[in-house]
Amino acid sequence: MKKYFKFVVIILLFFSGNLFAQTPIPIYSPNFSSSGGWQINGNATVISSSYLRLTPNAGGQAGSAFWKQKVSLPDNFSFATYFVSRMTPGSRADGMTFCIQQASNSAGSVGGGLGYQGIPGKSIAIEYDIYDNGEVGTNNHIALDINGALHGTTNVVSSPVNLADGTNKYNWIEYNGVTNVLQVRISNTNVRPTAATLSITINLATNFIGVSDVYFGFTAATGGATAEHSVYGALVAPNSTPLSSTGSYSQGVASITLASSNAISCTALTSTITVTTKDVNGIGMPTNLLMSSDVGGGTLSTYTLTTNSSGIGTVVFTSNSGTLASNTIRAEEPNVGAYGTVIVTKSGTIPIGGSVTATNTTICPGGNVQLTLSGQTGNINKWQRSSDNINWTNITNTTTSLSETITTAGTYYYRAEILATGCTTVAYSLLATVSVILPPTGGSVSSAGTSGTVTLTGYTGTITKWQKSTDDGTTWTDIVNTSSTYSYTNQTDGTQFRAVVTNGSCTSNSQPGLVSITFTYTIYIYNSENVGISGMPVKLYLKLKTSSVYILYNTFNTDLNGKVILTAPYSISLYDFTLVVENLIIPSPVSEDVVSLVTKVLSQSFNSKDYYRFDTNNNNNLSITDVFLIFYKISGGISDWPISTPGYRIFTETEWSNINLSNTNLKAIYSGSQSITIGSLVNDSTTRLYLVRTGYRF
Ligand SMILES: [Ca+2]
Ligand SMILES: [Ca+2]
Ligand SMILES: [Ca+2]
Repeated sequence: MKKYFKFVVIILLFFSGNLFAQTPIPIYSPNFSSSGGWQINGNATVISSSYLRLTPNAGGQAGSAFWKQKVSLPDNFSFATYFVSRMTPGSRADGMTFCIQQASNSAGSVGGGLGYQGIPGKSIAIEYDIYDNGEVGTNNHIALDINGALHGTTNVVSSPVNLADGTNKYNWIEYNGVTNVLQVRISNTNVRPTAATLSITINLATNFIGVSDVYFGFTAATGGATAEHSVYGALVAPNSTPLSSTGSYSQGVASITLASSNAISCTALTSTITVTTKDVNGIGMPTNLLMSSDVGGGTLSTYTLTTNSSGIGTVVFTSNSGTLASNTIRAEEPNVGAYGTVIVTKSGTIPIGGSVTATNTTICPGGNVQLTLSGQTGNINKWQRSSDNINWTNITNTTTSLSETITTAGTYYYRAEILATGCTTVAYSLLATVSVILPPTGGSVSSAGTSGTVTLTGYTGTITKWQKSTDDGTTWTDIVNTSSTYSYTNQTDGTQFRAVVTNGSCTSNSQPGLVSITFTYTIYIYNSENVGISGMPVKLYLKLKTSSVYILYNTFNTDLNGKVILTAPYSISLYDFTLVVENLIIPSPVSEDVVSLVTKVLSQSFNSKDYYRFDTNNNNNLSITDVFLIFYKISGGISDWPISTPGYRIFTETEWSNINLSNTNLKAIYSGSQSITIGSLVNDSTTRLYLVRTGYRF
């Protein structure tokens, strides 16, 4: 048992050593005839597994051969190649190239371009030119061609060996992506020369614009003159270590294919990626891979994957939940440069909340909250508002903008709820926060006369300006003043001043103060002998000019001279005034009154006033009957005059003037009244009224 164990160990060591001695390499031939290796184009032909003929020795031929799979050059674009070529001249034309390009594995062209000229996209080629087109080195030169264009007078040298003598040429090309040095060597033997034939500094990473995936291969062409161009073996490695003509190399993985089990959707955020690695003959080949995916799209269950003996391995891709998108998954064998990709497609849409922004983050009560949603993916299901960022109130709205009025101070949060087709989960937008702040207290401005100083009191906040209105507050013009007082001169009656105070973005206006001329009106009430009567009540009514209803402002009583001044601190521009004298209480006559009438009756000398004063039975005749009635009233026989007889009559100054000048009875013309209303009072005016009391001598 112990002996058997030792035997097994020895066998394993033997095979292990053999495997390590063979360095995997992407392009390895022979075998040109392998099914998975080379793309043979144009006039090229595989003669045998170790003999690739790019062109026959015939005119107008062009051929190329490229390794079917693109090769990755992750080491700063570094690479190394070793190949054996042979050009057998007819009339010696045109030459061949070793080519690195990104366009296609079927590229190539004819004639003096050596099958390389005009290849689209980014490329380089080392040309081995055997026909003199006037170039440096005539019909035997080596040069660097770039991006489909042939060399000019630079990057070209004469070949140290006869390129087209029908014998094998041994070629080495190395590029160090760190030093950016490209070196070309050629020899008639398989011993790599110490000195480079051509050494050029070039930054291939820059030339190839950051994409290190390239095709390797050969091109050749003939024109009027001819040669056979052939390759007898080729090695390429994705690093700059020179390849040995006698080294032990093995063909690495030639193809890597990936397949995604399913599309990513909001209900399937993972997809299993099956990776298959095959050798050049399409046979499964185990290897170690580096896995990667698009940045930010998701994660892989592993970033290093070893395929099994059948060349199969799996890795699980998990999409980021918030960003449902197609993702490219890549598997790469770094030692060989072989790689493969697959796109994990997406199905449906995961809702993305986006964000809500407020036009104004601070507003005043009664102001408008204006919100806009952006950056969302999916359909807007509704909006929500919260005052505590915990409990949310739904707002029916499926558009990207929301506008609403908030009347109460506080902090308000808003968000939108997003749904996407095929998804049951919702997403919420980032919040917008709106502060509704309390406005300041406007206070009130005192009133004053046409010149003076008004003062703002009872306000909070900051006084930003004052305003003035001369149309009862319909329009306001600004006054530059931030003081709590404002002094002015020569303002018209009815002008209003107010202050504007602010707190943050909130503004309040004070109650206005008024510039007013205080209404003044003088009334005299005289008796029939032009003597003022005291204690007579006069009512003053007023109303805003914009109103139709008068209200009683005050009742004034005449003084000892029968005079009363009606005053009211109301603007005559804004108010209408009217006065009323009515419902007077008249005392009973006294004995002197009845004596006076007796005298007049006896003398029969009546004037006009007497008819108003003494015709107590209202029969338009002054007689003993009237005397009797007055006496009877004095003695308390009647409580009032006969019903048709008024206890007093009020006359205007004009009426009284006419009555006063006459001796006849004018009662039919000037009946007087017991109630008089004088409207549209003009400020600072005077009215005289005359009061005649029934049964009185004056
Ligand atoms: Ca040339
Ligand atoms: Ca040439
Ligand atoms: Ca009478």
